[in-house]
Amino acid sequence: MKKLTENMNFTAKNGLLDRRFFLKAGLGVGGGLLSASAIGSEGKDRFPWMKQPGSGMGESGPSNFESHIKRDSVGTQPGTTGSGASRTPIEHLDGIITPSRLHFERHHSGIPEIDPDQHRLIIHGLVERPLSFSLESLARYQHTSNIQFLECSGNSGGNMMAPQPLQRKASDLHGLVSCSEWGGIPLKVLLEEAGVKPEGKWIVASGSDAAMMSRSVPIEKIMDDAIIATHQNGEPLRPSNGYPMRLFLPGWEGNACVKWLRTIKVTSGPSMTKDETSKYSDLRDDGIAELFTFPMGVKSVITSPSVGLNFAGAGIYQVKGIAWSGSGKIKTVELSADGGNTWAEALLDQHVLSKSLTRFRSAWNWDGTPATIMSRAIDEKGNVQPSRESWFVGRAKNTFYHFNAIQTWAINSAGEVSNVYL
Ligand SMILES: Nc1nc2c(c(=O)[nH]1)N[C@H]1C(S)=C(S)[C@@H](COP(=O)(O)O)O[C@H]1N2
Ligand SMILES: [Mo]
Repeated sequence: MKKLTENMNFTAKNGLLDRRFFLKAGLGVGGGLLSASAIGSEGKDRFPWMKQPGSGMGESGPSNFESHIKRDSVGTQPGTTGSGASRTPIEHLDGIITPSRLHFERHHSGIPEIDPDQHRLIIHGLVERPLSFSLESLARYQHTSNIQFLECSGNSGGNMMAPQPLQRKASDLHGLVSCSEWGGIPLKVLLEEAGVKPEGKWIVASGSDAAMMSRSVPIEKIMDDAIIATHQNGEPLRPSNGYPMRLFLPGWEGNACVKWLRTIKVTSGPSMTKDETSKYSDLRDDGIAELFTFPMGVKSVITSPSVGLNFAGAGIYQVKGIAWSGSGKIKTVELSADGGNTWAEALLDQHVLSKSLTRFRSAWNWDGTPATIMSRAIDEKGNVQPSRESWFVGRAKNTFYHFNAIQTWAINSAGEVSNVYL
């Protein structure tokens, strides 16, 4: 039989195939060869579900056969109600959109049930005209929509903190990132209507949850691309993601994207709220804590293979994952199957959008011997995803936030995947 890999351009060692491998037709990667008699049984026999009409119309959910794909590791902090997080099952998804039911959640004091008729967004502080908006009045403004990621600054922190690599699924380690089409009103439009006074340089946004989450944001970001999001993937926001409205700051840390948004106060400087001083700061090894690390760093993770998604023997597999950067578009994603000695470029899916997840993939002809596989993302500004070792340079021990180092997975000869530090 003709070898599958004939004429393939090996761009890295350890079996990573040319990124155009999947684009070449007729190579036969995983399909089973059918005998004439099998065409009869597989192609013509009627399955039970073909012998009677199916169920009727109505609400749509996932197939019962895919019911394991759900928000994962739902963790509530002891002694609290609704304070914790749930994670996106990134290892079971493809493409770049996170279905709304699978968008990760992070709540500091549970999900409020907000009556949109009673809810108001108040803009006040250093403005000429304080304004109040109902959901209905906001609907009259021209909306905009963009596909963009949202990431918690605590995402992947386990890989930073744990002295020994945690043997956890990709979603447990990196599932505090999701990507939606966010729709709403540019905040600039509303602030211009209110008339920002010359001394107005920051805003402080507060939510109407019991935690009253409040974050300060520089006015330049607000005037650049911040929106009051009312829609997510085409429908009104889900309550867990901020219904009826939230602040959305493309590419910036999730915590500053205040959900259940109630007030925007224009101020002359940062307000130093509890949420931005007790948390989300980055402690350096010289003892200084850096505040306001807003844009999320360039990052990628291979979601398949990953812990729990093992290989069933040597052969050709699709390696795939997600990459993103808070500074713009992803330029390239490089893959290594030999612990970083050689790198090959991954294929990026068609949608390479600014401050969005980008899907990458490649073919890997795994020869059945132990290997270490990793991805490294580079964004359009030239930022390169750091190694774990270089991420630590200049940082204090146990600093936790904004960890964007390379994820390495090891595969043993049995095809089992584990999390390793390199
Ligand atoms: N009002 C309010 N806004 C909030 C939070 C919160 O607890 N209350 N959590 C923040 C944090 S830490 C993150 S990471 C994001 C999570 O958004 P999501 O739950 O829609 O994924 O919302 C932010 N906005
Ligand atoms: Mo967060």
